[in-house]
Amino acid sequence: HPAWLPDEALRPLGARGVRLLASGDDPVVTTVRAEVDHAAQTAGTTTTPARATLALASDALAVPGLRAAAEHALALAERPGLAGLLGAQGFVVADDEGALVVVAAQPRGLLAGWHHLVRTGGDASGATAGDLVAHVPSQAVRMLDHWDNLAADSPMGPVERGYAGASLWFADGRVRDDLTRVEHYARLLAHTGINAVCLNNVNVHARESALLTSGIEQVARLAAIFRAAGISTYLAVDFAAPITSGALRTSDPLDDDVRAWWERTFADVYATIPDFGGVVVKADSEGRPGPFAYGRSHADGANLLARALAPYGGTVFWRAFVYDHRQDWRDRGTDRARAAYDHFTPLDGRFDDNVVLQVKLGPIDFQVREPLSPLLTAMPRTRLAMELQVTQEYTGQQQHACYLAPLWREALDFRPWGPVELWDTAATDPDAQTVAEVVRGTDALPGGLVAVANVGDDPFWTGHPLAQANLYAYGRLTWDPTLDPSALLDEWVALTFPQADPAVARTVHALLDESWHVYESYTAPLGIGFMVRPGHHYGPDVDGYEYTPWGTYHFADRDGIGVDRTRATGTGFTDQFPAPWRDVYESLETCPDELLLFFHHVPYSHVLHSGATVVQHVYDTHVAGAQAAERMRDTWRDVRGLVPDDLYARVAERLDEQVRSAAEWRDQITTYFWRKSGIPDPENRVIP
Ligand code: GCW
Repeated sequence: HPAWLPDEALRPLGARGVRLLASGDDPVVTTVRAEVDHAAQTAGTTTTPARATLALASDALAVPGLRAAAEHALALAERPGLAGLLGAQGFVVADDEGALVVVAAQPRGLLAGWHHLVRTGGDASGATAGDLVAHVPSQAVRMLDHWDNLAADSPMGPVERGYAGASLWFADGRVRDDLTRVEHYARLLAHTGINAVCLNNVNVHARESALLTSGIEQVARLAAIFRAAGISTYLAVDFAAPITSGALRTSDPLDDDVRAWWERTFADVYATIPDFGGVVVKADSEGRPGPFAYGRSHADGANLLARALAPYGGTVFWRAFVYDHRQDWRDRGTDRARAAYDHFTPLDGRFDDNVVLQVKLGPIDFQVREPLSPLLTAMPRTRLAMELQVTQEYTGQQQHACYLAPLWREALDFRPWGPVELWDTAATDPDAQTVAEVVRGTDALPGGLVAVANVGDDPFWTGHPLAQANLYAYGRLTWDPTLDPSALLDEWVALTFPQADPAVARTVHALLDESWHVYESYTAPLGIGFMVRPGHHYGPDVDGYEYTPWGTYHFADRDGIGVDRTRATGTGFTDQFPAPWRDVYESLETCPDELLLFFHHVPYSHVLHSGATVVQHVYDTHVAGAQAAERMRDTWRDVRGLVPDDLYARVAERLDEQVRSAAEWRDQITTYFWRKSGIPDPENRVIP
């Protein structure tokens, strides 16, 4: 199964004909050349004069009709700072007497321009004669992290939190011999705008640690494939590698031998892969080694690697997911939500230029609903990337249909400095940035987006075929975070089922548009999170984590539920937000319903802004959510015979499981709230 971009998706463009003006043997240019030829073959026409032109600026300058576009593309790439960095990856669209013209300054922009043509079918009707329209990415960092392990017997299996089979590139302890699907995958990613991948799990075990050293020749095979798709290759590394892969007895970041070990190691890496992107590091997190063992800071740790990479232009992605996972549940003062901010804000300004701090969207861990991580608002002198989870660890594990682009858009659009509806907006800066703008960064501190991937060697790539839409939408949002999630579904359907009946798009919308809210409505309520089965995290277990060391509590008792994170009476987490949100969240009057239990411990009878009590809200939403899942299952029947049978069957099977699981969630959550509160449901829907 081809996912998006089966041959038929190229046919309209191939039929129009594309003239390519791009000389040289750059691997990305070579890829574009092969794409153009393939599209022409697919359409079976070589005779019609080309109605679209795709060109590198250097080749286009001398061509009369293309000169203006070429000059514009070069000017974009030559702008100072971040604008030029992004401009060099983009392209210019123009109209040359009714034919479409796409010109880019650099090979990566050429490839992006090609995929723009594919997406639009090369249709010039939208272009106005004489207009030059620039398309440049919004974010410099547009990355996917894979949590792939080298073998099926690795701790956590072949892919940690993977729900789509084994790794696309690792098997039996090494890189696979046949990498055909990796080539296909790199093409899918390039289409969406992704420009970086990290190949292996951030929990780097001994076997995977050797990828950086003895395994680097194997990694080079993968890097060659991604290079041709305009994508840089990264590895996750173990902070203790000088001990585990080298022969040292310390990995102290201030030790000379440790520094020399990293320098030697990266010299060898770059001798093999000259354009290696750099490394991703999970340190002092969930048992991984890190600089704390030596009394050093995370700036010391990150800069150690950054300085060894700097001569080659490499980058360190340093994760901020640092918290105490050996907490005592009896201690209500320690708050996992506070941890990243508390650890990292004192280090702002101390990270080298080639360090990007990688911060999860929420302060806890990729739950279906969390506030923004306030760390993202508090590091003005540090490069930042916001980390999302495309793999559906906490959102149904690709058994449930849950389209996440609306969640991501909500986070990207959020204005941490206001304005806030229902609040005194006068006190806030009307020009205050969105999160998308914050992570985009500045000339000196470019940042962007990173996400954990959701693919594997499954025939449908993502287990649940509709989960492909999450991968597609993530990539497109890294390029343009203002794209409409619903419109992205249309794009995905058009490119994935190019000849399908319009009913397919209608059905996909009916199923996915609201699916995030549906999932939220039958799982943990009102921002509380983590009522999942410990370990694998699938299905309900209200108290599963309640008396464990992981710091993910709800504190339900006979009177109420929720975590008091106020500064008045709770953990003080609200203090980490800038105004006005620090006050909005602090007050019961203004805290949004959907985050109420994240910030407050309230009685079951507490009345929400919606007018319902907490307990009644739980009963109502869980019943409605499970019903919505049933409607989703029924809706899918509309496309029987309109999509490939095996794909139809796979989705149908997953929807059956979603209906079963949603009912289980409904019954356990509502029964729990009834038993704790003793407040009956007036409609008697709760299991006695
Ligand atoms: O969500 C948690 C997952 C872990 C993961 C960790 C992290 C890779 O349960 O499996 O480890 O986050 O992001 O490091």
